[in-house]
Amino acid sequence: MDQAQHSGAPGIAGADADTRAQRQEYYDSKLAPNSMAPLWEVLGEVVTQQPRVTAKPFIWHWEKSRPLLMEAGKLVTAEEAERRVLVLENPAYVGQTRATNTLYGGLQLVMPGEIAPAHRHTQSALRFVLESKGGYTAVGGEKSTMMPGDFVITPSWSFHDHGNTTDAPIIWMDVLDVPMLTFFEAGFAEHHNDKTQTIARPEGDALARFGTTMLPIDGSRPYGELNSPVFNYPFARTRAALVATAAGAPADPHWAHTLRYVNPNNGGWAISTIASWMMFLPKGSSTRPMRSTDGLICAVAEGRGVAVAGDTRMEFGPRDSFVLPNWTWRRFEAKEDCFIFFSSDRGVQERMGIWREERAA
Ligand code: 1HN
Repeated sequence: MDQAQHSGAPGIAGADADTRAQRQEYYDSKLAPNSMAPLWEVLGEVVTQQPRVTAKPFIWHWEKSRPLLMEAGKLVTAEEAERRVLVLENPAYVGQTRATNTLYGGLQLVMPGEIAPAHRHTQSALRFVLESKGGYTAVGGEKSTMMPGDFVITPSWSFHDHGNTTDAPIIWMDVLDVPMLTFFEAGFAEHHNDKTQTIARPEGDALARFGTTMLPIDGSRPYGELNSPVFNYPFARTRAALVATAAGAPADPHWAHTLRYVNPNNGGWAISTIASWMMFLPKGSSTRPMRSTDGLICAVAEGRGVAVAGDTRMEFGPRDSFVLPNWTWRRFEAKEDCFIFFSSDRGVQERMGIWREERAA
């Protein structure tokens, strides 16, 4: 049975014209001048029985977005732009610089020889590499080569710069918790004194210390406990782990074969605010419908298939990015072996104790 609806207190909608006029007069002439307002007129809107979903499902096809990025590459340099990024702007949020209700998404291009200068901000970022022959991101004094399918993080307030030392463009998807920081009005940012940060450790150092099911005996934690000290999760390892997982156990009806990117400090998400995982959906298989209170920003590492969100069917191929809105039934069909990257605000929702999911039979 449905619970009683909070659609305004009983009698509010049913009041006669005289009463309504009297109340309106009271709101306008007495309450408004005193910066007060009647909750009973809005209660049903602020406390809903179910999430009121505002994001729209949307897919950005690589065939369209790559040429647009390359055009941006001719119009503006990485240095001028600071970050040459095309925002993945949800059609429901035009002008609001966000892909889901709570997350920012974008596609970033770094051309051969270019450097995206070092800076830091309290917004946390992740990169999912779509095209690269081997440029780098530097985080916290270490460089990491970015190859297609790699998952790279820049935790809150860590300096980061990107460089393309190859002869080919590098393109990745950025996801940041920008809308959440905007909501909290808690953003800070600063430029590094130099264009690139000082490199203090050899490449692979963080992965060796923190990413091999071992941890330093002295308990050192470069970013504290909240975020992962591993800042590049190479696709080669992720893919191999997923393939081995699929060989060892049947697919879950809803998650197929899914592994999440973990913070080795505490078993939590790699970035405390932004959850991320990868799903392997073997050719010809599909998942059953499920939904969760976190909206998803996704990118295809490999494969072709269909992502369904509510009534919207989105055919995807390699390097496409798409959004699956919060509390909207979603499912997948694989026409080829698919490796799909996901990110969401689940990290924050779990900390608030509000995250929910529902799985259909
Ligand atoms: C940022 O710092 C990067 O460092 C990318 O690559 C996208 C979007 C909004 C705010 C900061 C980057 C960003 C960003």
